[in-house]
Amino acid sequence: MIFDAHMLARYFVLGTQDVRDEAKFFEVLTAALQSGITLFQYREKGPGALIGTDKLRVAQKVRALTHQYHVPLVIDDDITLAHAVQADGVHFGQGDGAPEKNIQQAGALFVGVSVSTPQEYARIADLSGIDHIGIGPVYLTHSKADAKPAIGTAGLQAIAEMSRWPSVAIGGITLENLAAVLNTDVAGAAVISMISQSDDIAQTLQFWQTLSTKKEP
Ligand code: TZP
Ligand code: MG
Repeated sequence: MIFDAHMLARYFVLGTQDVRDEAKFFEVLTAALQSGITLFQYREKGPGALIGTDKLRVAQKVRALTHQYHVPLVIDDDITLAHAVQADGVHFGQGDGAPEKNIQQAGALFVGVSVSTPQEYARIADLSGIDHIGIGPVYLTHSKADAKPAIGTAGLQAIAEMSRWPSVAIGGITLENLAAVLNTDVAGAAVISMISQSDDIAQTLQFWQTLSTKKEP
């Protein structure tokens, strides 16, 4: 699929480890798909994450659901799985191996890369085949055990404005700080807990949509 920066507006990231069980995972994902997310990343990682055939089975169900709601699908850090389920994109962190090799193996999938500092950005700035970057963690996050230090909105803006690609903010984003995040040069925000821990996913997405619309030029 051809990447479009509008996909980054409301980017939801989730794996079964982020919720109580698989049933809850699909309940939360379905609500988010029904409520206006623009991109979904299946990120099965960390303590309790599924592997092997269980991960493949869940990913296949995720692909069917995302197709049903016409929302593009990104797979985190697993090119083989991304191709196996015919995902639209793939995402790599700094610890996920040589970016050149990852980009080459991604083939027709669009590619996102995580960046936490200007130094990390500089290391990928000359590569071709990247479609967007994810910048963060902006704030303290409880969803990623090995997260780098929070960079704040000033750190976020510094990287967003030097980036030759559209960017999306990630890490510790809440209903309270979302407006400040979207006030920077990012194309959108990526969240786990703001949606997965929400008591009312439709209302959370409705609020987010209001802020995204204000951001449109
Ligand atoms: N990468 C940087 S922070 C993060 C990832 C995957 C976790 C974001 O989760 P939350 O709950 O939105 O802080
Ligand atoms: Mg990764």
